[in-house]
Amino acid sequence: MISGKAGRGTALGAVLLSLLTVPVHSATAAPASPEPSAAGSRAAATAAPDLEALRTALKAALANGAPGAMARIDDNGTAHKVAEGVADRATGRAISASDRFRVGSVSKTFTAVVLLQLVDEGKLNLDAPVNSYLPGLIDQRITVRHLLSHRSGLYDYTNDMFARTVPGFEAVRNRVFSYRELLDLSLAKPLTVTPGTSYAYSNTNFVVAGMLIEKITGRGVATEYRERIIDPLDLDDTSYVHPSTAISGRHTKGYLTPDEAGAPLVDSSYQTASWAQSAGAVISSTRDLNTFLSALMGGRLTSAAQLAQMQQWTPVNSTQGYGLGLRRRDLSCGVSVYGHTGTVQGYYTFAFAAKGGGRAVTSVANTSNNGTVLNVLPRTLEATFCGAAGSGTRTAAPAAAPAERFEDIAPSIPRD
Ligand code: REX
Repeated sequence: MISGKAGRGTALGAVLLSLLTVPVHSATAAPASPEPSAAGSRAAATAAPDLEALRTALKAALANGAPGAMARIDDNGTAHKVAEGVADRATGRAISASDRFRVGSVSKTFTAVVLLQLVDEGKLNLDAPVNSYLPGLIDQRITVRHLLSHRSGLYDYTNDMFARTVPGFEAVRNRVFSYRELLDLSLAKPLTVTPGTSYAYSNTNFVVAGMLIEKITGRGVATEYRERIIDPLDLDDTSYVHPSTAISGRHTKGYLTPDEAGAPLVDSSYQTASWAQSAGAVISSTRDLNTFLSALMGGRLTSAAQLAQMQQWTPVNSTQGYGLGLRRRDLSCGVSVYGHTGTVQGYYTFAFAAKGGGRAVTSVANTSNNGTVLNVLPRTLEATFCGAAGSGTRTAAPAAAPAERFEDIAPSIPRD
């Protein structure tokens, strides 16, 4: 369980509360597209992790342009660390699986956990219109649940911001945005889907989620992440330092791949990440993300009722679903895993845990805007959770990766 440090009892209290109370939101509040029935009977991860296949996958990331790649598996108390290549091209320092990095959208899971704890505390209703907390902010049909499941239809302002990769990045690298400014970029465009109808990935949803956290708690997301997640779980490598551009402690640098073939990588390590904030500005390590996801899937961060809400799946494609700030991926061996992916300039992250949280993996490549590297990283999940039975984990050929190029990073924009 979470260590009961003074003043940090909120999450623990939520869990205890859940043992005493019935769920606040019944199954009738589920979205139109619940989890496919087959998902309930999928196998648990029992095969031992295939560390050789894990290393092969990281080497494939290097072969396709990443300066470095690393992964850490935490398997019921045993840690396995694998790293290939360099953290810093200037000094040649080897990358280590203990290096910190920018986690991108894995931050969305942090944001969702804060909001689900607020539901547990009776301060937030998932099915209430966002406007009932922030009057007049957005289309009145959009609920909190729509935001957290990417079904609001709010346009993703990063589509335009990063249409040209390096110029887009340099234009915002040192900028400090308010949430309101980011939201206004989105509101200049019409909704992309009718609220509630279907999955339409948008960073804007988690900007509004950050606004909700501020409004309901009266404090910034940095404080809420720290008091509800970082301190209780002793995530010593994890921070939210917006708008500082720094990454404290030993960290891997991040290298952004330009759109122009053959152009040199751009060191994109230091930026405000203000364009992302509560949608993507957390800094962490492989160990801490594994601890976080294990705690989440082990039921130690929210009540059982809210963890179940996080796992009401909206279909993404035939092998993926999106819950509330949580992704589900169905692997080739019949195991489903839960976590998030992240893309922030110079860093690709995959962080997933099995049901119950006993086994988790975080894999990172220190480049981005490289679809081949992105498509290699799912093999680290196969290696971790399917073991030697995993498909596509033993060859270095990126063509073996599933046909899911770029997943849903601003899908309307060509990304290489
Ligand atoms: C912005 C573009 C990517 C990055 C983005 N990142 O929306 C969020 C995130 C925070 O992590 N999303 C992932 C840039 C997909 C998730 O939710 O799983 N690309 C890059 C471009 C393309 O600039 N022109 O690749 O670094």
